[in-house]
Amino acid sequence: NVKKIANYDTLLQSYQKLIQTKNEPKAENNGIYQRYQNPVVTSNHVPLHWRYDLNAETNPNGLERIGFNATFNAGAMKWNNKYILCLRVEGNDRKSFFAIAESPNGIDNFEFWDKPCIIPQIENNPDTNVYDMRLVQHEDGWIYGIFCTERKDPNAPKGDTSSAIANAGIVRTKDLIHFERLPDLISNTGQQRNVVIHPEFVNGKYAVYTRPQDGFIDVGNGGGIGLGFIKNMENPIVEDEKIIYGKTYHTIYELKNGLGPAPIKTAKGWLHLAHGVRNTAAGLRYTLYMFMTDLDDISKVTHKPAGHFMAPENDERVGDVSNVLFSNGWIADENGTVFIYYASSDTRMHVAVSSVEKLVDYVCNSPEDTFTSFGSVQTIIDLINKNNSIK
Ligand code: M1P
Repeated sequence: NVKKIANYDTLLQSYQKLIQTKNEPKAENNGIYQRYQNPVVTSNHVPLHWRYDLNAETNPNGLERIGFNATFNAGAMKWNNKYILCLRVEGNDRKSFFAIAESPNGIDNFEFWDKPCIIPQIENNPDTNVYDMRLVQHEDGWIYGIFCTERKDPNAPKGDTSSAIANAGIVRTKDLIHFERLPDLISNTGQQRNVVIHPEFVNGKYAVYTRPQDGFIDVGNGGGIGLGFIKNMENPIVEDEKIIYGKTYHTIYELKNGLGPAPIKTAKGWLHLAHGVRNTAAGLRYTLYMFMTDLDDISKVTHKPAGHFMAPENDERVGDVSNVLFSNGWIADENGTVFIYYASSDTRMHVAVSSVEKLVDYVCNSPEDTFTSFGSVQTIIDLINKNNSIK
């Protein structure tokens, strides 16, 4: 018999209209992937019962009590025939946490589960902030969630309220509801973000893609996508860590790069999606790029198309941290369709749809970087000449 806030029906109507809106493909298409008109999850998708005290007695003015700023950088997987995103939800208090939203078709009707994920804490060492979980179904039977955990740097000078230490936090689950916390990654190569577990064992060990950095912001001598091995996830010491895809002068990954989701296995090799970062007069620019590694030797990069695969465009360019595309989740369906989930400008989630066939074609047949303008011109001229007899 509790009386609901007077504006409840209006709020509910507009909320339902939003989450039930059909998503249509955008008109333009480069043949490689298809963008969609609407973002798939925004802060307006956060359920009303997370935001409003719905009781008219304790909330007579029907005010929003808890605000949400952004929903982005989601891990993804197919689960019980539903398309699942494990989103980085950021409150107005700047804290990020994880929450799962599901869709019946992967492109619209995403709806959050009843409650956000509860991530157990490590005794005496709580996470200050957590984000960017990669969800991976490993062949050992567990679903792993590896995410960034950030804590204040205990050695920060007095008055420095921004120095932080980043590391990879690890959980595993069988149902996406109950999470078991494992120790944080143990690596001796500096701070770690963008750590991703490879879905298969390699020579009986777990393989992890890493991204070592000297400091929280400062890449220093670190940077690049690394690969290391772990014997036991309950004592996750990374051994034999080597950079397999380093940062490179005058490329889209000049400043730093990091792996996105876990790679997709194809007949030709492992397909990878990553982000590359370069500095500009307008600040850092994050774009997405792809590469392929060898099926038998996952440390060997076999194909690396030049430049970005996707970059922020139109409305995607603007947000809390503008000029950023970031992806840590994709889903390859049994029929070969690939749903690429990407966030724009640290604000909202989108989908682009492609297929394993097209992505393999893109990665294997797009020209590689020559690292000079002269070389780029030669690459274009080669294509023009090839097309001469066809025009
Ligand atoms: O703001 C852009 C991205 O910055 C960080 O990514 P990286 O560790 O690769 O530099 C993360 O905070 C990421 O969440 C964010 O999208």
